[in-house]
Amino acid sequence: MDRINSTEDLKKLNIDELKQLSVEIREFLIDNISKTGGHLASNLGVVELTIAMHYVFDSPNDKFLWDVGHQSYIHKILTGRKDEFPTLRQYGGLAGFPKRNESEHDIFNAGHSGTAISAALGIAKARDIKGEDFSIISVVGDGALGGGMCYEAINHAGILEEKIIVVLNDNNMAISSNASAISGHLTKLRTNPQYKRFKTVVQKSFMRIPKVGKVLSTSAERLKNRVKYFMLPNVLFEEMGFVYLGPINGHDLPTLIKILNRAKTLDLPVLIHAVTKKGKGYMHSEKDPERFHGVSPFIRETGKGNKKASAMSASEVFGTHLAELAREDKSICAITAAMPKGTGLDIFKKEHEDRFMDAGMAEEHAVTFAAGMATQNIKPVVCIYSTFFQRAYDQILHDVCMQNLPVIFGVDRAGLVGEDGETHHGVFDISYLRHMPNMHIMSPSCDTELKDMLELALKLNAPVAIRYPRGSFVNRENVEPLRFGKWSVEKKIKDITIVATGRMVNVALEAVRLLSVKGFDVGLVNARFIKPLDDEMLLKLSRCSYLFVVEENAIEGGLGSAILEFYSQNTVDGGPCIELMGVPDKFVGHGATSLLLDEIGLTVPKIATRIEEKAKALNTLLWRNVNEK
Ligand SMILES: Cc1ncc(C[n+]2csc(CCOP(=O)(O)OP(=O)(O)O)c2C)c(N)n1
Repeated sequence: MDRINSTEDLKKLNIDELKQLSVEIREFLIDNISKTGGHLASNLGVVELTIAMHYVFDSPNDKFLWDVGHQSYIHKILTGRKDEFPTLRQYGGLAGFPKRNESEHDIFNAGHSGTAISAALGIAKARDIKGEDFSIISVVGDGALGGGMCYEAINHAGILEEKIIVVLNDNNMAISSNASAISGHLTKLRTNPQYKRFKTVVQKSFMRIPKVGKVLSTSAERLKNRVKYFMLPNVLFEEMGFVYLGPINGHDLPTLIKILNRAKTLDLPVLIHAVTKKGKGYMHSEKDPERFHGVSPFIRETGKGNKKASAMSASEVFGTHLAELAREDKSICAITAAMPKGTGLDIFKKEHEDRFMDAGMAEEHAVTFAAGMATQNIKPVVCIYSTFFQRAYDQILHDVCMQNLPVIFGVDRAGLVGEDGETHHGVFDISYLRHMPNMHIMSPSCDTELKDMLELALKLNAPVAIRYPRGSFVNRENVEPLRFGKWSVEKKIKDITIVATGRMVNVALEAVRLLSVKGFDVGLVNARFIKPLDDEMLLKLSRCSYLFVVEENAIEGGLGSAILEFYSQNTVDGGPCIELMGVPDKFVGHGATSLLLDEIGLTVPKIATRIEEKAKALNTLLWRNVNEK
């Protein structure tokens, strides 16, 4: 590995040296990720595949696209970034996903699944329009094939007949096991003895066809596919116009190199079916690839986490309470889009397996599927991370809200998520849900509110989104009982008052305490409902001189915007001065959440300082204890 500083160096190695390189890369990955955390299992599964791709093709002239992008670490290692691995996913360090601004070898940014074939096809079309000549290779997991966009792209590719190569990295897993019909189809291909026999016979006879340039080999491949088509059970990809090569052992370097070389000569859409083992080469990740899909720092020798187990996460609180409520109410069902563990719905599944559904990496479908259930007086609760929920915008609007169907959405990972970075932060959901008629949006700041909101949502008979953050809440004593549409006063309303929502309530509470030590009395209101707003409370707050709205959502379209809209319509003078403190108009990068919050001014000291400065500027130091409303 020491000798590999660019893809050119790689091409000088022989097969044995390449094999040795794969051993060293695995060691490197395990060693580094045990310290930084990251996507270990998915990367261990594509070591040979990535080496073979870089051996056969010439990146960046040839273009590699990584679906989701979490499996691009080896690609980063081989393209001159191995020395940056100690900074992986850290603030200002190497990103855990492909980034065009990080390297010319990263052709297309990703983080959400299902984009790689569409983007490859777009690049292919552009290549042909410009009369250029290079190869484009997309690596797509079998889990990602649960998403409709892959099929939209495959469908289009079959018609455009562009030369693209799709490598299907089939490890029979998404994050959890991949229980889908497409994975059943892939298993059939992998295990069908008739197919295997056919392959060897046909392969031998085709070996005799001389390879005279691209044209002949492309027509030979077409012919071979035709023969296969008539003799064997349907191969979906062939039906869609792809040349299907495989299944092959995705850890066998000579085979991978041979097949990639063959695909390179073809002027058609090609799909290479590579069978791999997720987590390969590290005992603990082979045994438990789900845990090692995305893992926090761990002890290499034991595979165990090196942090003490913390309090229950908000997702676990949600999943546990939903399971409890479903004991009484048999109409409650739970739906995930390939994230049973991440959303805490695995807890529900254990107890109510018959009422748990995993729709696969298909958020759009999951939402409309739930809408269908809701028409039949079933109460579907759909838990999706805020960032992936974005994908289902029209389904939420057209299929749920327009019909006012009682679907409850657990909008998980709302707010900044830390190391996964810009593709994963959940900071747009208030903005993209707030303008939908019939939608209700709740934003708990602690476990008690989260549970109460879930109970309330199940009674509302309307669309409801409950947004909660990654990790655990900081819980408070004496939480005021939840009342529909009502905010709670956490610190008596003063001339300057903060309106905060969600996890920011506790941050604001600390800021209020800090300011009070400095002699400033500031009020704090907890905006538990984003929609509907608490009109009564807002009218009361209109008598304040200054409101600071603190939220972990884009400022544009967030809670602060909603408050401004309210005052512009309900007060003569436009209401109090309002300062909006939320996520600014930019994509926030990766790193520890605390550092990212600091960058955008949403930490206790930053909030306190901003209020203090404003107070000084306003020269209203006199509010101290005298200006109570
Ligand atoms: C649209 C979307 N939904 C959910 C996720 C979360 N997610 C990240 S990786 C992954 C599983 C990927 O499985 P697969 O494509 O088979 O790749 P593997 O990790 O097995 O190599 C999931 C569900 C995502 N990134 N994008």
